[in-house]
Amino acid sequence: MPPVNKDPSDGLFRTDDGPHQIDIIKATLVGAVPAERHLSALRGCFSDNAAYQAALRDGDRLVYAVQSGAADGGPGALQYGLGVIQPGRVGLEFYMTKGHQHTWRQAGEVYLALSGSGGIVLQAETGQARPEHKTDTVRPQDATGLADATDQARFVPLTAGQIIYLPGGTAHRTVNTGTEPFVYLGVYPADAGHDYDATAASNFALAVLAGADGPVATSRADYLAALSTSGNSAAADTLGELHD
Ligand code: S6P
Ligand code: ZN
Repeated sequence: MPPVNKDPSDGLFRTDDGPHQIDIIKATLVGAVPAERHLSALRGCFSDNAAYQAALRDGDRLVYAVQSGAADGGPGALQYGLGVIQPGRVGLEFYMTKGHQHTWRQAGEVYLALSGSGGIVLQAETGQARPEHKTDTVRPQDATGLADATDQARFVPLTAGQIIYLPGGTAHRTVNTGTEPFVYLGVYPADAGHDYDATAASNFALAVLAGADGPVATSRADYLAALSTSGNSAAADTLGELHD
């Protein structure tokens, strides 16, 4: 086990003279303390409010945990987070992270999927989903270049071994679309910071839902409309019609 120096002031796991160790089987960063987010911390994220309230009554389940590591800082320093999202859904919507922009907007990030299956919702600052991105047919290699677009939101499916680069200015939310924990590593500038307010008010423009033929990323506005007209049980059918 590497030497551990846990700094309680910022929650970061630090070692200065040895490699950090991921336990692939347990999906943990050896020696680090996970920051856990349960359902109650994701208020306002899932669109099906009735399903969210029912899930809360059923128990405030763990949705995801992040273990973060860093070396000593200074200009140019990097840090990383090992994320583990549990499998599950609220209504049709898969378990996911809260999502954020980096406070320092120029800060990019590299994500590496380690196990399970899921994906990442990427969204430019304005948060508008273009019509052609209503359904998920996006290949990972199409996901670069978001920094040049001001009105894009995309869902990029990720499986173990896939790497995606997020240019600065890209809001990001990770989603588990599988039946096992989805494990990934994000590496980003230590000065990036997390701006959760940037996406909290309007939420992400795409919702990643369980469709009849597998996961589908759809316009959140369409999902909300389907929920309000048909309720949770029929929302999938309604969305299916929207996509026909
Ligand atoms: C940090 C990086 C990840 C997230 C993690 C949890 O820049 O993107 O480590 O912190 O996926 O997501 P969130 O939105 O709760 O920070
Ligand atoms: Zn980030």
